Amino acid sequence: MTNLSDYLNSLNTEKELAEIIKLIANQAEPIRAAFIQNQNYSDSKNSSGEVQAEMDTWSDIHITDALAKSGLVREVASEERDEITVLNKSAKYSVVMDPLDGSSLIKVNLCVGTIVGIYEGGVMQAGKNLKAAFYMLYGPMTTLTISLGKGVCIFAHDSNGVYQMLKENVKMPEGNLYGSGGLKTEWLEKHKKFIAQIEGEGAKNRYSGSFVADFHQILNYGGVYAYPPSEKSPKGKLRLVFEVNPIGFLANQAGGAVSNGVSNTLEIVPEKVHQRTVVYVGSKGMIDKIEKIN
Ligand code: AFP
Repeated sequence: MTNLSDYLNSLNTEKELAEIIKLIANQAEPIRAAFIQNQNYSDSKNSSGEVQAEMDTWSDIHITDALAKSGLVREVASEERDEITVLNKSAKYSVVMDPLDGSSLIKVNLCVGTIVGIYEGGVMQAGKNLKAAFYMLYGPMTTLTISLGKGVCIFAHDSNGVYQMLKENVKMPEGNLYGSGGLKTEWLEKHKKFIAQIEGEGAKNRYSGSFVADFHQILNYGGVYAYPPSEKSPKGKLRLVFEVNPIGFLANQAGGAVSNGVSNTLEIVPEKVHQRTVVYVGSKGMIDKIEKIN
């Protein structure tokens, strides 16, 4: 069986880059353990009587501390922090992350995840420059879906805490699932036309409220995840740097595509770290369809 270390070695991954990937990947176990510690119970603060933390803040602090201690990372940009955090100015790589995506689903025990991107240099770069992108999914299994620009692989955490390869060279099929965020009553004409068109062609709605989980099923079955614009939020809801770029990079590496409805979001150089973007990510055919609608 190929494990994550074997895989990184097989790609001749630079030592620092491999170390950063493994370091973050290994935080899945403490994050999983922290879910139970940070639940609301009817008669106490939490199982240990400690002050409760929101899991997204907890994960952010936990991962950032680990990266700070390693000395391997120049900057961290996290969805949970207003500003970019500078860790070691002379380090080669920087990390972008959504430490706990889909956090509103924790209380109801649905699937959530950690999204990560790694750049050489600083974090304010176009997504196409990513050196690595991956996400951990805390579902029935803990999985790690990763690309270093040479295709996509999926690993699963085994009972010894080792990531073993589940699927190699993942290719996103031209499937028929879709999930769209936003209030239907606020969708703009272009998005309404797109959804009507794909539903007319047999697309089936599946949306959980966790981008990373919704994307994972699109990666495996094919289709499209969308967070469209509205009059109130012309750029939609999702963040370019922490969410859309790493996931878009993975989609692209699996033969899919990512777009803001007009063009490839991986080409956008961010102007602000918390910049939002409309997103359509999924099978190539789906992305071609939205880009063709005026
Ligand atoms: P949280 O991490 O704050 O729960 O946000 C999740 C998210 O950014 C993305 O993961 C979901 O797809 C999207 O927001 C859900 O948004 P809606 O609740 O508006 O559908």
